[in-house]
Amino acid sequence: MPDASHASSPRQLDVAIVGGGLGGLYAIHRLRKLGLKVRAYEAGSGIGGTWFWNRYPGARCDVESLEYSYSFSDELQQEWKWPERYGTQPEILKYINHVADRFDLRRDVQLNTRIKTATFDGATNEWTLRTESGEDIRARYCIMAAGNLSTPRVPNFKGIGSFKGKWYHSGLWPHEGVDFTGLRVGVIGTGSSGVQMIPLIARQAKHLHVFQRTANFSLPARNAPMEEERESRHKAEYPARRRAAYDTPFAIGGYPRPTQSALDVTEEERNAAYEAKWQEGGSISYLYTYTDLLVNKEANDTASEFARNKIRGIVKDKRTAELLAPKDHPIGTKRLCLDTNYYETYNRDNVVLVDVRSAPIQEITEKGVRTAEAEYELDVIVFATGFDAMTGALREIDIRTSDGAVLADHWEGGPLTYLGLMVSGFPNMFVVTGPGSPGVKTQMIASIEQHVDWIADAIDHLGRHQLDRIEPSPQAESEWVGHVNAVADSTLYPLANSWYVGANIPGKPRVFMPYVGGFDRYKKRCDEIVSKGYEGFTLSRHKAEVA
Ligand code: N01
Repeated sequence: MPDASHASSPRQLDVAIVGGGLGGLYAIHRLRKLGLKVRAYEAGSGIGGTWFWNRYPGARCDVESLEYSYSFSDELQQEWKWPERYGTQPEILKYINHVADRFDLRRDVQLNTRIKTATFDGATNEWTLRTESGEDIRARYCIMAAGNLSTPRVPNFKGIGSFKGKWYHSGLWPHEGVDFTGLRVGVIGTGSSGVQMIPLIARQAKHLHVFQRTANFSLPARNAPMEEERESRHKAEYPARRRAAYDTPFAIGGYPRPTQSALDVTEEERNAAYEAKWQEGGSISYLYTYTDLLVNKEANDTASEFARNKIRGIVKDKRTAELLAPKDHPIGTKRLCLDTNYYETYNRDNVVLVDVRSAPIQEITEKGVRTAEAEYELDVIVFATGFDAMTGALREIDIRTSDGAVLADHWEGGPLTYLGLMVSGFPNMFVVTGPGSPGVKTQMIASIEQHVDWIADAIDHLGRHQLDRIEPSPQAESEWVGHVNAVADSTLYPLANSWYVGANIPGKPRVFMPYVGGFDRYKKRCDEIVSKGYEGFTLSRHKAEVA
């Protein structure tokens, strides 16, 4: 239950953190080491963020477990045992809970507490966060670690309230699970969530209709039990491996960097290379086949066509195979899915792919889904329709300052940040892996650690210099946003209608949000800015001396 001790005086903190996921938890640990009074506020009834909410069948990370884990404690990374190549949602949640216990983080997490407003008072130099139940929290600094894919969106289909069966969203999955046995199920959406759940639901349900608007590329994950020898080899070299990973664009190590263009080799050589990567499994591995797959359309066409031919080879029904073979975007420009038996699932007798691009969903009826062509009778509808990504969580909080700045207005034409870490006009508010950061295009925990370390160092720097305010200049912010866009425009990413550009949310401004210049380049820039005395930031002192 929310803490009810707020009736009288607001809680006073050094740092208030919004979110009790991987980012919020690491921020507690890191900032406590500076002797600061910190507390994280988490809307869920448990810690874990994404891994707390996304409990749909098949939910699993698409980055290998030995990489997708905290690096801040060598004892932790040595001792934790990952049972499989890719962690399942329950396993990752277990790990997060273990970390919280091991580092005694829970006492500074307040669960069941949604932050509704955050207001900066320039006179007192403090943020006041107000919870849904009316508790006020005051803090010098505020860290928004509310997640990028934490605001689930169900499309505004006509008639959704009339459906007599049950419906679920992938990102709000019931803790008790859902038994699909003997049921007629419809899954709407074929992004990473849909691709993971479809094979498992198909095995249980009496019948499954998959409503696909846009086909996505998916590669085999080749998940397997963790090989002991591989694990011990990796662990023996852990610190060096982590350092090497931070020198790569995706902050993921273990994949040799490509050295050749896809167009410098023969078709036979190329196809042999793609085949080897297909067999190896994993998305980075595939995209690392050649240097130019994400920047040269002609080069990318060769990798895209190889993947399409694989789909054609797996799916027996020719029409279904053609519908599943993506043609509207270059491979890798939308989040590349990893799967286990996704395409094979369409060979089952109880699975039908419904093309809702040519015949869009018109309404949800009492009985199921009606498209422009037919009505599909269903017992259960699963919305794997994604999230209001990157800006959704912050837009749900009314963030403003006593000077009249309102974040929603500042971001009306798309999010503006400096390094993805701070927003001009909103002093002392930090963002973890938000828009303008490479976060979502990297091994997320590496980005979280790098961001939180940077933030903690900045707060420490201010304290040591008797300063108490930091904010980016509008010019630094606008130059960073310009750089983020220029980098994106030098790649193929803008060719896809993805959540990276807000394309999945009707009316959302079309702006490329993640920084795709690479984690290595980004980290270097962050460090350079610090070494130049926090270039682009204004550091100052505001709080009057106590007499
Ligand atoms: O969401 P998505 P997601 N009518 O936005 C469709 C991470 N993640 O939850 O493409 C019909 O990718 C939509 O169609 P379209 C990962 O970063 C990671 O799957 O807009 N269809 C699309 O097919 C991922 O990228 C992991 O035409 C509609 C789907 O719904 C991100 O989360 C696992 C529709 C939404 O796909 C989001 O993935 C899961 C409509 N009105 C998620 N509206 C792993 O680590 C939307 N759609 C493995």
